[in-house]
Amino acid sequence: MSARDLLQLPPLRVERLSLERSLALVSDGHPPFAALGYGTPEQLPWMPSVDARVLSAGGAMADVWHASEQIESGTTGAVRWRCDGHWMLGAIELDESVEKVGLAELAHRAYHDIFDSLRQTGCDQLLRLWNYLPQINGDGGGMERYRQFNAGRQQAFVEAGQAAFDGAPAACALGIHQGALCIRFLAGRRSPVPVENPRQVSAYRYPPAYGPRSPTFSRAALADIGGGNIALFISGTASIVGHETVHLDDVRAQTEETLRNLGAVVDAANAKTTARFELPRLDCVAYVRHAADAAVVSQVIDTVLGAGSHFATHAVYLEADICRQDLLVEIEAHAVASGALS
Ligand code: 3EB
Repeated sequence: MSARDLLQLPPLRVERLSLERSLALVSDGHPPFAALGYGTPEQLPWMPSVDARVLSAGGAMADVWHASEQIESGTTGAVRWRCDGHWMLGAIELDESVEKVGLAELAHRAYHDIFDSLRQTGCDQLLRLWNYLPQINGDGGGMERYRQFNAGRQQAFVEAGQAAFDGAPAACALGIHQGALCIRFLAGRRSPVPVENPRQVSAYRYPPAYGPRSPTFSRAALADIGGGNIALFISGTASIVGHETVHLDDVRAQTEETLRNLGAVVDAANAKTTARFELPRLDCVAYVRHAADAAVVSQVIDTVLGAGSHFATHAVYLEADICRQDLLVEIEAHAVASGALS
């Protein structure tokens, strides 16, 4: 192996598959690197799932990540991780009724353990996080539970010396009806390039009206995933302009605004890489507060991006609560394109 090969990043690859096709990848008992399941069985250690109802016709789906062959699995505190030495996918579930602490302290513990796991594996650069909070809009004793989560999360970032403002990782935060706080994350060894949306105030700069500690995420992140490819991770995106929710009680207009925001994030991302990302080509997950709204969201996507677009045909719809009571829909997405970071 030449010095140049040694310096090369072992590539990371992702594909969105039905549950059946992702299970068929297990050969001789060896699963692929890792997957994020939607409506998939709970007991697969390589495929952490989300306890939210799948509304799309394709049923259970998974985003399956492929890394190199040598995969180690382990635990750090409450984090279960799989790592090939260059890429790590981790998952944590913490139950308030078991831990006997409130959501702020629970989030703080979860993130404390996540940062420990990054140090332990050496994959210390967070690329993307997925947060699922039980009863996200519920009252947590005078403060909404999402705001409590934000307080514990930001504190853990600051204590660990991790970027809590500019340079924060891409993320989403959704509400599930019951169960544990579930966080999934992807990390690597090279820091991603953060991307903001010029139509929105950075979430880490939201005014205090949205809670004493701001949410910790960038609107998107670009990561060199080896093999000449760049991954774009777009955080949960909703009908927010500036810092305000727009189009109250109108799921159609909220979806249109969300797509405008996604388009703006894609443009901002393209300015930071030679790779070319296009909105209609993203793999998205659409979260709807009310299951009956999924049909409207999908109609808007068909109208704006084309019913035959990759975005429309590969979309996964999940029933979940959104972090602000007045938001009816949130869409997150990822894509891979060839190029380099600039
Ligand atoms: C927003 O733009 C909508 O707290 O990690 C989107 C993505 C949202 C991530 C998070 C929250 C988070 O503020 C909500």
